Amino acid sequence: MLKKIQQIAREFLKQTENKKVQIVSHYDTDGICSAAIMAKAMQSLDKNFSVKIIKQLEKEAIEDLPKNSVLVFLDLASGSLKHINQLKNQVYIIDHHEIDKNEKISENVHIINPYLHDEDNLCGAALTYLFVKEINAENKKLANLAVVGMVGDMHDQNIGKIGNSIINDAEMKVKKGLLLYPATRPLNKTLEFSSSIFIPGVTGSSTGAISLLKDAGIEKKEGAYKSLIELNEDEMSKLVTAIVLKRTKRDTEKFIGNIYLIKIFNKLEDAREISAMINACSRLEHSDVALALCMGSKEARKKAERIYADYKQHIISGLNFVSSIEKIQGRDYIIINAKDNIKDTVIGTIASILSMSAVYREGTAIITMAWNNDKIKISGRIAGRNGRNIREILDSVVEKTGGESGGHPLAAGCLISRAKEEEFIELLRKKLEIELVKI
Ligand SMILES: [Mn+2]
Repeated sequence: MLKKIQQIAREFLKQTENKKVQIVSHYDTDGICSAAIMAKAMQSLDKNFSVKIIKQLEKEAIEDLPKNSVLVFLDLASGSLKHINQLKNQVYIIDHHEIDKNEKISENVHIINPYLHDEDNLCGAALTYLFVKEINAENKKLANLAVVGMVGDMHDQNIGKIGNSIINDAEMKVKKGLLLYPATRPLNKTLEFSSSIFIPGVTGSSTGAISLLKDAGIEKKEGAYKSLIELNEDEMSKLVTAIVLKRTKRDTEKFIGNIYLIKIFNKLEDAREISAMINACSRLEHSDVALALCMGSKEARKKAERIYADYKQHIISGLNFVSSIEKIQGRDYIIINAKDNIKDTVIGTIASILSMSAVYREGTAIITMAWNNDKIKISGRIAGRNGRNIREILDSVVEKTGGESGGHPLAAGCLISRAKEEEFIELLRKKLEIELVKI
């Protein structure tokens, strides 16, 4: 694959000599980091370029792209070859999503995708980084952004050879420990505000956080608690024990791993925190701020921090709302219809938090719904790590109601028309009940 990247990078340089470059990328952390890496590389080449960040690549969006530019799709487009093949532009796709197997690849379309090479699944930002490093070895300084992308796409716990070489390129420190973030702030605050690990009685509670630290035998030093990365091994293991005791025991291994501290704005920062900040900006419709943050704007950094605080507030009020409303509940499932009370871009995160929260029994199917204009965004999760295939369940319902669906066995989603709301719930209930009988 590295050979192929080298070859495509050379081709790209030739074709963009006198042409404008249009970058199109996905709005999640990986996509934003990919776009920032590419934009930085284009800046250093003095190229004329522009960036478009999108939530989904739709047919209309593809048709609207400028006809005279060289198009670069990052972290998306592998599933849209049908439409992309219609384009006359020179097209570059750097992506890690599954490729349409039924589609041929047109001559003007150049693809870098691990699927074509039986390669480890590297995220979009990692692939984009490898690409720009071929363009100019000086782009090595962009490795930090590739690491943020890896963390954002959760490719950071099972890293292959190429992934490790990128980590070696980055200015960073790696430490094993609890995947609570930010790992760089006082622990009582990290525990209180963490949404990555839900700890009953501690998450969202300042007194709960302090009492947990007391249980763990971690004392204040000079009036403040240490941060996670300042803990020694003994303190770290005491803290893990205290948290495990507060939770059901099922997933200890899931929240211990590598903490990545990357150098950004001349300071070591927790890559998970930066990733969460980027994600928050995008989900609250400020992907421009997220991109500027990744490109190094101090002003964007300040704005992003405010948006991130606002986002956490959205999540907390969303969780409160969910706990206050009536839900459709069966033995092994729960359907939560938030209607227009929770943003469609936040509802998936809420479903994820509920699935990790130990509120519901392992294997429970959690389905959340939120309106998005005339559509409904549905997110399905399975509590814990084992259970039914939620992707198949949603797919089979959407087959009847119409709409789009996608995802994985433990986390999937779909988008349906609002006119189908009642029908969807009815069909879904039936499906969940029948599935239960089969088991
Ligand atoms: Mn990605």
